[in-house]
Amino acid sequence: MSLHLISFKTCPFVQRAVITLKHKNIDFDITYIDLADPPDWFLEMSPLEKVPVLKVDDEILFESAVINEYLDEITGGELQPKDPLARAKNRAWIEFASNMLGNLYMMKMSKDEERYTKYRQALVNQLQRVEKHLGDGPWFNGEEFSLADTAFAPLFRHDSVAGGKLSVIDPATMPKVSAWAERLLSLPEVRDSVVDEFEDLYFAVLEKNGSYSLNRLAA
Ligand SMILES: N[C@@H](CCC(=O)N[C@@H](CS)C(=O)NCC(=O)O)C(=O)O
Repeated sequence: MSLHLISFKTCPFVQRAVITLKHKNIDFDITYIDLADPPDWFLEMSPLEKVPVLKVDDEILFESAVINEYLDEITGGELQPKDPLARAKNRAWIEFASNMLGNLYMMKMSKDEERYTKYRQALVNQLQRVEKHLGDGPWFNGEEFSLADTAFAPLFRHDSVAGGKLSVIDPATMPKVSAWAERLLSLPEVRDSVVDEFEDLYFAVLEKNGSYSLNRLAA
């Protein structure tokens, strides 16, 4: 079976799939497209015209959470809790992380302080909810590393750009989130889930967009 991931270099949803693939040592090919100028073959293949898309031989899979469950299930399934309720709760928190990635993107693209602060506060509130949910770790579900970890890790990678100067995570009020994020960021599969030029591309988007974040960076 051949697995081929269609990616965009700064997309955190694709990075979820890359982390799962690398964590499980699954062989895959990757093709990067430019979402600002998507090729016709991609628009043809992707029902929502979004990345990630995983080509499984000649079949198409889309949606990062679904792709990750599939990747796990064809390789033993140990990244999902066995108990149906625990597995369902994991899925719910992965959806919560997707909503957080939306707020992170809106914060990144905010051009003025008011909008920036609105999305930053939404993220802070969400992180505080995650803080209340977390146990003693080391991972989201405790001892067992799971797809919840691979789904949240890209959020923490994006949060950590510029040596954490734009980070929303406050270790004083979110000690568990902070420790969990650090633990995830130190994993090779998370470090290698982004291309070498990731931060350059990230800041190029902020510059082109005229993002308010840059004012905070300069402050
Ligand atoms: N729910 C989707 C979200 C994927 C997504 O939003 N991808 C963005 C890039 S990070 C995209 O392809 N956007 C293109 C567009 O909306 O036209 C998933 O989890 O895979």
